[in-house]
Amino acid sequence: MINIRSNHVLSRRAVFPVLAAMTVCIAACEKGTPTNSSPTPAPADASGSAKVKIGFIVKQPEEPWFQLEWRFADEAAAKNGFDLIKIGAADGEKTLAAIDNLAAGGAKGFVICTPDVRLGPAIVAAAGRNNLKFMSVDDQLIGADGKPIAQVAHLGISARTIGESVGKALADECKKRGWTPSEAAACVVTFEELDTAKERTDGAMTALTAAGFPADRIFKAAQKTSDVPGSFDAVNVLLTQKPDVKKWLVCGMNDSAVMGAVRAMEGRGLNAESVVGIGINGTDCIVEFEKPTPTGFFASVLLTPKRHGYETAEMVYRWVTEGKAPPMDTRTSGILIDRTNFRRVLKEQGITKE
Ligand code: FCA
Repeated sequence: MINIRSNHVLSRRAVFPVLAAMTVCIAACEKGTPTNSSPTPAPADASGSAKVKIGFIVKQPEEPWFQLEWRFADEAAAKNGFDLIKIGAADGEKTLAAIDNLAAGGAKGFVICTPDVRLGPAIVAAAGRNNLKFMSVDDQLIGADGKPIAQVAHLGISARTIGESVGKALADECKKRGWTPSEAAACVVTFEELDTAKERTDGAMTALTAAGFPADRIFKAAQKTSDVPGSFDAVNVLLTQKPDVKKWLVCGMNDSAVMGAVRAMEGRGLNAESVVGIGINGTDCIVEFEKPTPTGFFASVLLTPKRHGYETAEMVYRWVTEGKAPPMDTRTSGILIDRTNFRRVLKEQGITKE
């Protein structure tokens, strides 16, 4: 099988330290032991006092989005003088072990984007028995009743609004190109078991139909896993079912979803002329925009990884050190980027330096 998983690099300077940290972290997590989690006393800083330790657990450390969250969380740690322990946890067992190990290593709190939101009650219990303060980022924990756990502070995106902006941008580009719904169709890569993903793709479909795109020309391709291969496989099934569609609008929960679709369409000879893909994250698509020849990856909504990484880590640190609890529900927005403006916007947002 072709390897379509990618580690996209925003700038060498920006990403190399992250990759190095990730390598250590992933190696440690494989053994069930998070980085820096031995139960030895916390190292003393220059003044002789032990630094506070805060964990940052993410579900998909290979995704550029999460690498950026970590990078900004590291900046919060450097600025405030705490130690950040980065942990990649791809399943429930690793997640719960990571929480226990964080406590054993002397951590006082953590930020988490869980691999499975239904682990909510188990995560709350693990944090409680270890006396750790924590908040969720990106993906909101779900309780036993199937509803978000409102007692856990959360920072996530305004998923429906952002999805709607994707749908509107797709409809605008469709009109600009003069594509008629009889020749074009929309491929919506879905991952509906995750609320934030469903809200994004529902929002996109609502905006597409509101702009006059016929609902019966919108086709869902359900991802089994929320990564590039998961989307690639799902979209290949759809393309096999719809061989007559030669012009595609594409959206999904994030850049990886659109990337998998674009790669699958390329496999059938569909390219930038016939595919308009618009992602969400604005981080994992940079490699596409940097290619000299345009691909079907047309645009993306750039989210705010700095807010998601820096602010959450700092909020938990303040909670631990000053007793100031984070706001219960914070929602962030995004900016549409494409090949024409991405360098400027990434720089303005502090994501790239040059
Ligand atoms: C989810 C997705 C990520 C990112 C984040 C804000 O966790 O998996 O790619 O979009 O929400």
